[in-house]
Amino acid sequence: MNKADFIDRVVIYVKGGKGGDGSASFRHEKYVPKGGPDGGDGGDGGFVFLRANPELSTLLTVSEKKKYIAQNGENGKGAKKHGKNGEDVIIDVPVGTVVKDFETGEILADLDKPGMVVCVARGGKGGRGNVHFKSSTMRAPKIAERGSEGEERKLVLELKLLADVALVGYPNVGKSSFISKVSNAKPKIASYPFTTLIPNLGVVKVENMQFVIADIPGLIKGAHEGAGLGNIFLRHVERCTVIAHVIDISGMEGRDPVQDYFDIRKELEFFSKDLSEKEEIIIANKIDLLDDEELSRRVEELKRKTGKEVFPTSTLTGQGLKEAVYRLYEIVKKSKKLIEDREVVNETIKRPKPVWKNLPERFMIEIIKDEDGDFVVSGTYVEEWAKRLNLNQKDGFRKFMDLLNKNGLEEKLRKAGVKDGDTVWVAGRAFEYKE
Ligand SMILES: Nc1nc2c(ncn2[C@@H]2O[C@H](COP(=O)(O)OP(=O)(O)OP(=O)(O)O)[C@@H](O)[C@H]2O)c(=O)[nH]1
Ligand SMILES: [Mg+2]
Repeated sequence: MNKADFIDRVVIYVKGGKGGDGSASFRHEKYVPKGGPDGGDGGDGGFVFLRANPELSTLLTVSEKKKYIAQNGENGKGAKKHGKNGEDVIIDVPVGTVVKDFETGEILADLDKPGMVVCVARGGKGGRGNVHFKSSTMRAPKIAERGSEGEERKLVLELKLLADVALVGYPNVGKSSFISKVSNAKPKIASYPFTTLIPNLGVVKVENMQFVIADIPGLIKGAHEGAGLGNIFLRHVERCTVIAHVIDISGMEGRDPVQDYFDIRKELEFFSKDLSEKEEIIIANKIDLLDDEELSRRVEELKRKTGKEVFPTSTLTGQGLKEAVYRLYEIVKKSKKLIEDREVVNETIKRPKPVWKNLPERFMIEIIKDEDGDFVVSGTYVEEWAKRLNLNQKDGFRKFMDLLNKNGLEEKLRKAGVKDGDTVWVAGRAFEYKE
């Protein structure tokens, strides 16, 4: 995989389908001028889901589209035919994807188990057909509800790799060499800085256990200010149990190994408190470049000044690798949070309730007096029903006014001081008030 293919953050827009409109149809019967109402309900709009797919390792496929919009529900039809529900959209994401609301930054979900499913946008509910509106006063209701809109939102999807151990350090210290020697990973290795441009994962086997190591691209001092590759990859360290600081103890590039450790630690602290509190060990690599005396002097100094466990290694000769890996194994084992042991959930896709506001409250009708001294009927209740009903249908407007009256319109108008002859606006229409 190259850098262009490793996408670990995307912004997408998701929208549930609109519910289909109910139908206002009448039965057609021979010699009967107009049969009873037989308009069916509209279908619900489709939903948008995210699903954690263990076969994906990046958000690349998700990034190929910006908008994910589920299908609308079909309108209801005559003969009480229910419109078809809109089809869902299922977006496959890699396991470890964190979902945030783009506007608020709120974390909506963490798809950290294979097969996990979350709903990120509900479809709208289908409107009811005229069969539901028959009553003693309206025997032939030419009226049907409209379906409601689906939910829409912008999401940030961030991949946080699932690894038990993260290898961090300056460029060129031997992180990729280490993972290639101790795991099944085969990253590119070369003697120029920033060889590794994307994190690599490798599986390590010790005794009967497997654990996952991540090779994080080289950091440098000032990464949090955007130097080098920056700290964009530190997000992938967040889930691990232990951080292994890889250090070039030979100092062949002219840096002080002790200072290296503290520089990298500072980067972790800048990134988050969480990272700085994780368990750590130091892997002092490239020991083949030092004589024994100098090596033990430097290892002692490193231990004393950092207070950490130090494991001298050479990926070239293989010295010390076993010991370092075994220690990592012990720490990971003790934590009992093994990445490989994540349960596979394979959830079925279940639609929650479609979007449909409950509007029982009388107080959602408000009367506002405008600049001309006219009265305007407004409020959530009024707006919602004006959307739901087709007010251009003959009975649609009648039903609308019935609902408002049932919910205290008259009383509210009087309280607001409306008098005979005043103008009252309802849903864009003007009426003269009669006492
Ligand atoms: N002498 C010696 N050279 C080593 C050792 N480990 C790695 N190297 C060499 O150091 C160079 C860099 O090694 P990498 O494994 O690519 O280093 P890295 O930390 O992954 O570097 P970035 O990906 O750039 O962050 C390569 O030329 C390696 O062959 C070692 O133990 N001894
Ligand atoms: Mg590397």
